[in-house]
Amino acid sequence: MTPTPTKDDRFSFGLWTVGWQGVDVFGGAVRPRLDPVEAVHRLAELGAAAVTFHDDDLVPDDATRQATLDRFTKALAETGLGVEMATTNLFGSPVFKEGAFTANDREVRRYALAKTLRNIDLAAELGARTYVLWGGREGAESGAAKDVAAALDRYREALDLLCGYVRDQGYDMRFALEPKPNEPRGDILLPTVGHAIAFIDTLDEPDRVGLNPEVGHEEMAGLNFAQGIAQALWHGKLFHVDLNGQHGPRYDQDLRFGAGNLRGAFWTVDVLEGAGTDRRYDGFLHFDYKPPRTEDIDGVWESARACMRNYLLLRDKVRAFRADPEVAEALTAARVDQLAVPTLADGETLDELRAETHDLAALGARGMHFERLDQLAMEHLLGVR
Ligand SMILES: [Mn+2]
Repeated sequence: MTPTPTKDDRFSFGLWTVGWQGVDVFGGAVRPRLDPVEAVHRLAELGAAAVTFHDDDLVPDDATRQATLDRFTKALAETGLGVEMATTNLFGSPVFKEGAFTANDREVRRYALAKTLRNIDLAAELGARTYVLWGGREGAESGAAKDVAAALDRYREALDLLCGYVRDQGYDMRFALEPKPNEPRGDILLPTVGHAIAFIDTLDEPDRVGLNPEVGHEEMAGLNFAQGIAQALWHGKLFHVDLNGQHGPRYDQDLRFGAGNLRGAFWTVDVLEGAGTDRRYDGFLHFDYKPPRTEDIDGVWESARACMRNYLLLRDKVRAFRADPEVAEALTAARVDQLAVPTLADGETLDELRAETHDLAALGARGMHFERLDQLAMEHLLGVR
């Protein structure tokens, strides 16, 4: 089976992913700079539908800004690739060492907002409808250094100002917050999907703000990514997604999608594809990964291709799993369908519920048959069904 990605699959890549030169905390660049125009052409050949960017990936300085944009938009036109999302680099410059929207230093916060507004204009011009906010430097390493309540006030203020701006400009654009528990800060604000969902409820225009959860970020916190995005979907907040791989709670590995926690990836694709319901994700499938430092440029394209192939392979597997009559039977045996039935029936009273008698011995003795169901999923994943 050799699935080939096409534009209809709506795969997208950050320019900073394939463009990562391998600079990490312990070592410098292992690959030369990749021209964004080259990235657009290669990703188009591989079957991607869109690219995404940080302001500094694409237009790092004003002297070359217009020339770069001219070449970049020409490459987009030639390949038919779109720009579906953009974001701001609010972490690289020394000015952001203590945060951006929640920096203690007010002047830093004002610069961060201005930098974001400028890139929102560019994002709108290039047709992006999602604007991601990843607050990697919004946090602290020591308790007294950050007044968390005041920081959240400023975070909310920034979001309210950005939403107001986009509304006033008439841009067709929504914001997506990207949670992460740590790295680069020791403890980052809005560390998980759940923290971010609760925060969004406090905003002036909550409907314009949702999430961009990343596989590795939730798994770094030991959380179940598939369940996290299932809750985000339930809230109507899964605006975007960052797919990659992670091998348990450790540093942010940004492996290609499917590497690391393969079973987690299977259930992630299952949730994105609707998990047998009509509650499915309909946005772009965005890869935010880092081709390992071991790779030369050929390895970079191999890993990009593999991200898409692994998604398509897993999509075939979850579709086969959901279509398998034996799985249907096992789901019924596991009483999964009963969870859709309200606990109290229409018109029924709590007195009636309390008057009901239960054979607790029989109820407690009932097996759930989950092992059979899970083994069926495992066998689909292992390719023997
Ligand atoms: Mn990551």
